[in-house]
Amino acid sequence: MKKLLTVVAAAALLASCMQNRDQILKVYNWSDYIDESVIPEFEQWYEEQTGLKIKVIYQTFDVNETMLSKIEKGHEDFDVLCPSDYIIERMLQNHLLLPIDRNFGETPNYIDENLSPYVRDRFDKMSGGKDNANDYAVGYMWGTTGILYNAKYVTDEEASTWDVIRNPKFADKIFIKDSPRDVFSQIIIYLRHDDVLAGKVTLDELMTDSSDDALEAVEAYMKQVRPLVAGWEADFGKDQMTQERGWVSLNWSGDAVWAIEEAEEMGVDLRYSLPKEGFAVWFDGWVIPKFAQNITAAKYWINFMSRPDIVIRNVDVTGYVSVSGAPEVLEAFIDEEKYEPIDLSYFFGPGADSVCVNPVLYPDKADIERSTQEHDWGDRTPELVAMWSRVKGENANGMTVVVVAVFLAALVAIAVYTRVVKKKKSRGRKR
Ligand code: SPD
Repeated sequence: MKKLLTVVAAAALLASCMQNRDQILKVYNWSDYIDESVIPEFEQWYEEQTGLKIKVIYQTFDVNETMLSKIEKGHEDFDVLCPSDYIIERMLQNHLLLPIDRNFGETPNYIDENLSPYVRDRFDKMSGGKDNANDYAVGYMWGTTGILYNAKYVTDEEASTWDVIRNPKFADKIFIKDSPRDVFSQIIIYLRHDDVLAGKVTLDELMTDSSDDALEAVEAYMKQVRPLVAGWEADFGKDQMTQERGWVSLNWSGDAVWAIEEAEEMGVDLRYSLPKEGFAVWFDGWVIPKFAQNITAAKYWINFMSRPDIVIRNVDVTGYVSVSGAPEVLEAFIDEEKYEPIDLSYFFGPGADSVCVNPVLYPDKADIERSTQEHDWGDRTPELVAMWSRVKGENANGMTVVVVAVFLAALVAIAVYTRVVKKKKSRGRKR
């Protein structure tokens, strides 16, 4: 899929050289995060709604930080991006975003018609300085961070705690998201569990604790985990799990939904847990960066992505769950034969307090009550990034030392061998 998107992007880029910039929309989104067939449909719909032609150039990234640096440092002219909550906060605080105008003329405003009150409230609580995140960002998908595990090797009990990633039984079968913020959040929740129970600190307070103590504690913990890790991944972990190369994966709910469904077809029993210590809920949202060149098409893109039929297709293909609280979206995911009733009233309203929906896709209200949300760390962010590279870097350093040692040993062996051969030859000539 990535290759295809790259080819499409390259072709579009070429075509763009011959087009006006106002006929181009540059979208920068996470990989594996859309039903590709909606892209040409948007082009057609946009022309129907506005009478204007548009060509979408669609590019993808694996982690927030790659995307952010293209905007912050590179000032690239993407028209619409999809950062996570804490990056939206950062971009707002650094005045990198434009407000999203909701005037669509005759076209319905799907954004505000359908947005779940739960998501609106979470965006209200983002710290964007004096700006409200709801004016600058429109939710796309949301979810949880949890443990995806193979029930053949890992018990439900073992997977009910974050500490499963430090269990030596699963050495070399553990995949961890290469997302420092997400890993940090879950591990600090695990490490401070007793303090949370004792009322000394709340989960929300832990999300803004960027102190040296917190960083050191997570670093020490992750260094114990590191020798057990088979891979740090941004999107290949789900495949590793379906193919049973991994048994435990610290992962996002959308990857888990996708992997569980794929695995089911192969007779592999994958499950997803939200550990008892608590966990973070995350939100990814569309924003228009200040370097955007086609603001009109960008806002129409965001509106189109909020249209219920498009929402349902994107959820179906990616496994991730939309921020849309539209009744037809809920209807599309009800399956009374497969799932037990859960309470989704917090998301879809009072009528949804007992609906048979996949709880990995939409967490039950009781689970949401054990959750928190990540926030920007401002100028402490580099400390987190440095900690993360020390955690992962030791792997590479260890390997580098081995490779260099083997290489040097080989050089010495060749030199000794050459000398011995030369000596033998010269002795032979003397005789
Ligand atoms: N493959 C698309 C994954 C997008 C998931 N976003 C999660 C962000 C958590 N901070």
